[in-house]
Amino acid sequence: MKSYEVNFDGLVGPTHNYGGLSYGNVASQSNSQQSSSPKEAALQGLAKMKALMEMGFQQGVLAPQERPDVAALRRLGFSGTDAQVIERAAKEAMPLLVASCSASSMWVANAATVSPSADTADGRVHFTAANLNCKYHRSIEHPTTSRVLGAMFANQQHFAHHSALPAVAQFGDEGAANHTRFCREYGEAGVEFFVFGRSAFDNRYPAPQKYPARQTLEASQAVARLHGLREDGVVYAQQNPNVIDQGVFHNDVIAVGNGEVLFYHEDAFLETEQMLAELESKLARVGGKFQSVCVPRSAVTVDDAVRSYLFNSQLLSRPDGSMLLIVPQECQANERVWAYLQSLTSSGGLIREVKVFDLKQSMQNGGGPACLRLRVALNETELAAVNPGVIMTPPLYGSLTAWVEKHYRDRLSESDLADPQLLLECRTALDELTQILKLGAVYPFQIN
Ligand code: SUG
Repeated sequence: MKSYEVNFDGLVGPTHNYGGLSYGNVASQSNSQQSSSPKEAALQGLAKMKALMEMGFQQGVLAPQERPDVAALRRLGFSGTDAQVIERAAKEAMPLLVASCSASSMWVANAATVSPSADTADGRVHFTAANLNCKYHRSIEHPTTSRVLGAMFANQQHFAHHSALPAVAQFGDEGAANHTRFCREYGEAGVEFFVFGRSAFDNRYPAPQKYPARQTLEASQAVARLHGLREDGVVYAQQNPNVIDQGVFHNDVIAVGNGEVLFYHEDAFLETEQMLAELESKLARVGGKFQSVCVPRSAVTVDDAVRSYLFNSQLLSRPDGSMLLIVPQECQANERVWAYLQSLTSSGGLIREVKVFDLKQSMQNGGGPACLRLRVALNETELAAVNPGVIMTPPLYGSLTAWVEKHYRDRLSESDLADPQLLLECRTALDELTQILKLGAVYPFQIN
């Protein structure tokens, strides 16, 4: 049976702004308070989806969330009408209003961890929504994420949904941003690679000194258990704490994998040799031949990687077996990174082509091409069971572009977030979106 990797991209929500909310994420910190363009951000994301669809890849779309999250503000003690809740939060606790307005759900690599049916004990595709509990503004995403994923993959015979892990730091889980899968064919059993930043219960693992390690070993192990993964189909590796302290807040900022290939920076991991050997032998068990491409620090420094997001690229398989790298334009702007990419694609290796995308609006908050997509490997039968409303097609691209043009603001700055009109605009837009994507009622304002 045919199988595919389907990329579901997060549609940028109408409140996209630069809140400076993510300590440890250099871009989010340095662009704090700048004014944003939600319209441009959403159109940039849609242009990437369209381009991949036109290149022949399977492409889907994941809906944004209801923001401002009035219900979250109510849980923090603000009361009155919705407009009063926003007005009071703006007056008494602006950082909380900013957090409740974040469009951070666009980075859907953090929405969930997904295990394809070929890897799981019950032969279903398993999803665990990420609790994202390291940052308050992201910790409020998972209930809606679960409802949206449930509406997209609404078939119990093929899809199993798990709620987020307990919302405490010991089970900090950031989803697929710290998870990669290696396989020969997408429909065959593979090796799931979980990268953690620290251990919550075992102090033999070193932790970063400056910035938080968002993913724990214990969270990754819990996800592997929930999904029914075989021990010999899983590899755990620790991220190098020193790179977390240099701004590598997720593993997908320093490594990316696809098929049988891991593309990574020399400084990405601890115990790298042991990890590579384990990946090689476990992939061999299922008939695969593991290959790795290590980018030396002499060619690209960790700082170059963090600024350019070289590794936050999408590594895609083409029909002839070669691979294509989708990179943000910041890679072109960095001389060393661009020179490295030229030498990589002309070296006769598997990665033959690089395509550059303008994702500046998202990049300024630390979200590159790979952050914007959730990968779901599906066989033909499973793909046919996905809600067809969320699969990208030329007409859907047209509808979504028109929808963005109609509802999104060109500019947004912090003071605009207190405007009660913004809440109405967002709800009107999202109500229409659930009809376009045929999701049914998934937002709090539609349910309560
Ligand atoms: O969690 N930025 C996100 C970026 C997530 C990128 N995802 C992956 N690497 N997979 C984060 O730090 C910034 C929001 C703000 O500051 O307004 C933010 O949430």
